Amino acid sequence: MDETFAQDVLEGLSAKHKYLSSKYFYDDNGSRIFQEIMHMPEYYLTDSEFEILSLQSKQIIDTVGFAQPFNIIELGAGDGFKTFKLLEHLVNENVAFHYVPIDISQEAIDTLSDKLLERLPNLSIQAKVGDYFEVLNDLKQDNTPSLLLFLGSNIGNYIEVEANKLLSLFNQNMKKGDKLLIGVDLKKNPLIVQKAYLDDGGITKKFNLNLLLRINRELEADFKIDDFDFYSFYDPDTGDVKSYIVSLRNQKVNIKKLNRTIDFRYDELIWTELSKKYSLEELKELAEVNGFTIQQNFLDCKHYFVDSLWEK
Ligand code: AVI
Repeated sequence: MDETFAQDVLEGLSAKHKYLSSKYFYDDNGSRIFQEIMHMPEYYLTDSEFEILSLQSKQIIDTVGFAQPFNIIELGAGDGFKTFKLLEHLVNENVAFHYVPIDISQEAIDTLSDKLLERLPNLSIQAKVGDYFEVLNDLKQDNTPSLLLFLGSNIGNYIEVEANKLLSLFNQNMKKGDKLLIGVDLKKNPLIVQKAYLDDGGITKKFNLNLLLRINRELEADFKIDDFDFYSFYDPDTGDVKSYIVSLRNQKVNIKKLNRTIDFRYDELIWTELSKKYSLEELKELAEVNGFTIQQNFLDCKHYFVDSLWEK
């Protein structure tokens, strides 16, 4: 049993306002559902970032302006679909660089490496499995300039204190002059944001309820999935999309491995995820408080999303 998962589930479901962390969405099944989300027409984030990296890779790399060879270190590489466009540009231009994708999943890293090498046989790839900071700390020891990639608006899933903690840790593990390309979803027409998270096909609902199935399987619980629903809400003032699982009845759920029975009230919520949207002004503030200056913002044509290039 994963002790941290068990501990976090116990803590979240015992709280006055129940919560579960979205970082636990991504078991094998959850990762597959996330792929489905990325293919939904309503989930504009993936297409927007793909457009930026397809059309502006040259400008991005020119602005980075590193002497060769340099490192491109991708934090949480996932399936590498978006990054492919950037890597393809560099390989085609015969730029000397090493691609270092980091992920905690060996399986994700192996699949990514195989897929990339099949399409870009000349790519120099040095995949690492493990904790971001251990790998970054090792890389800090050599003096090759590094471009860090933190794409996909992953930063949006962190509450403010945690986002600042993570970005300042990135900063501490970078050398002066190293750069960070960070993908961030921007504030926009609220109806567009709302639809991306409350889709008609119920895929995001399935993504959230999968977490209850994971608890059933890993912690021997007896959640009845049909007795729970899903709700998501966008507040255009704060930029917060907050997602919840909703209990449709008064009910008790036994979690055997925690030795606990948890009561749920009719309509009680479990907060599962924050997907924060930023304005460009807020993004500048986020960069500066964590020791970065923004070198340039690369936006898609609809101005839905930004890949923002930060310098330490
Ligand atoms: C991974 N992360 C940036 C996604 C997001 O948009 O917050 C996860 C997601 N949740 C619901 N749909 C997609």
